[in-house]
Amino acid sequence: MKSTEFEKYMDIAPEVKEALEKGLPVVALESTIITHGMPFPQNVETALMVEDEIRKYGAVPATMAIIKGRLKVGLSREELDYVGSAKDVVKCSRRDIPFVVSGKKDGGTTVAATMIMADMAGIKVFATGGIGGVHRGAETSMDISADLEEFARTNVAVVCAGAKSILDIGLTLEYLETKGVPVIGYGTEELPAFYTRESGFNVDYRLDSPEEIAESLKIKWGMGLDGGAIIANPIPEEYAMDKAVIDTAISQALADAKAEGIKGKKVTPFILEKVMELTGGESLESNIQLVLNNAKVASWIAAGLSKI
Ligand code: PSU
Ligand code: MN
Repeated sequence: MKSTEFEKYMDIAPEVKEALEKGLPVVALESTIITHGMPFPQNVETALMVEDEIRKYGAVPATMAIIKGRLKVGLSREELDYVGSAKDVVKCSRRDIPFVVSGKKDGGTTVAATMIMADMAGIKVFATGGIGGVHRGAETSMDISADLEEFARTNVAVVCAGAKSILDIGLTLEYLETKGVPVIGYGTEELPAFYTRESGFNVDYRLDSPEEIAESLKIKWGMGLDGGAIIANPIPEEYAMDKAVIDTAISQALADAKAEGIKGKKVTPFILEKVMELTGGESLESNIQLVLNNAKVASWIAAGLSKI
């Protein structure tokens, strides 16, 4: 039996609680993208737009964060402003959660931590921008995101725009295969690469409707095949970046990270910030648009799951 001890530490927003009790569609959202992925105030503005998008498509948004040691499932406007502008927010993955709770600290939840909290609360679908993965050079650095382990064990489907080429996309796919995590392309055979629609790698299964995706998730979990799934949703054509521009920025950002000796959990936020600087904000606009697009698809999948 699953432990319910977490309930002591968790606050579920009234709107989210009601939707869960009624079996209505709910979509989880992460907060590392807010605390470590985008600058203030665009981070809070984006978070609000994403929540609105989810409501527009008939689901209830549940943005996750840790505030003063409480696991928050669904944030009020004040709470969102608070985490979006607070200093000393911990980037929280699986390992960090108990310490941020005991220390009554603030935490931005990564994909891994958001999946954990979503699972605790009973939310099956989660929308984000990009996931962590196997970093380039991982054969010597061993830098592999804890997100990948979470996909292997936690029953939450994550809608993302594929894997960024700050990662080694090929190795990330190999890792997911080993762990039994399906990568589903929404309307695409090719795995998108976040800022661009192409990566040169194929997905495992192409599914063209949210209903088919919901159905396959239902079958997976119904059979007791635990673990998450990745739903890769390409950035809309009009917001996709030029491959050469983004590749150059990423190479430069990776070189800077290496030169400055950036390690551990600082790597991803450092590179994201550099890429934003180097593309003069163009990557930020793409990032915002692709998250909105993922929120829409996640809402449809959540609706599909609530109907079966
Ligand atoms: N990729 C992005 N934007 C992000 C992240 C990744 O394009 O904000 C964040 C997510 O929260 C993800 C985390 O879970 O970075 C992965 O960090 P790491 O590589 O340290 O596991
Ligand atoms: Mn890492």
